[in-house]
Amino acid sequence: MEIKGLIFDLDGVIVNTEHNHFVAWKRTADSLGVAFTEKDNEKLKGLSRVDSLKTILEMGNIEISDETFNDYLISKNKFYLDSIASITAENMLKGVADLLNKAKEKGILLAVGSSSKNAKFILERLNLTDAFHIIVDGNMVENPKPNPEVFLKGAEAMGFAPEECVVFEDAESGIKAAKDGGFYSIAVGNPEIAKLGDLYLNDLTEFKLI
Ligand code: B16
Ligand code: MG
Repeated sequence: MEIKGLIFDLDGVIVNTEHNHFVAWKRTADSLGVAFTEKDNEKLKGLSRVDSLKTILEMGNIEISDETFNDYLISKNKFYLDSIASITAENMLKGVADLLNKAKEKGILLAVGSSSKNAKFILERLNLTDAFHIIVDGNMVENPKPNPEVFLKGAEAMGFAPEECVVFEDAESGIKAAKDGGFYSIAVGNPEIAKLGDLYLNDLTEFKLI
């Protein structure tokens, strides 16, 4: 089947902000007294902010009030945003700019499918807002990853069926979302999920458009 659309996850595929999410969640977990490692963070990748905090609380078997829950969400996001305040196009991951340009030359449509509510801010910082025909982010879905909604909305907005699109992901939840949505899934840059996608690439320079 001819590829008509490429759908990119943001954090961990376009830009290396996953480490910033980890550091911010680690700080949250520390203040809750929950042990939290990079390995634990794998479970959070691709999840919404709310589902990520719920996962940390479940790990520690902790219950907090709705108000405290909300306070933790706000302080995590503030810390995260401070840590990425000065990102620029130089923080883009290897192969992204080249692949976007080559796909455009071939008339392939480009979309972002991210769980992040900060996606538009980050794309702006990277000067990538106009590089994509469609941007679907965490503000636009009712059911976050691992639900396929974010990718299905992206494909629909491009006017294509899932089988006509490829999804690039760095998270287990994102690969599940892509597969459940009927997309060809490519796991990128995260050996932890190398076997989960239809294909694994160390980085986007390895993806050759024919
Ligand atoms: P925010 P992606 C996801 O973005 C990240 O993988 C995940 O770590 C983060 O918790 C989630 O966005 C929500 O982000 O707090 O910025 O709304 O990988 O789907 O682009
Ligand atoms: Mg990601």
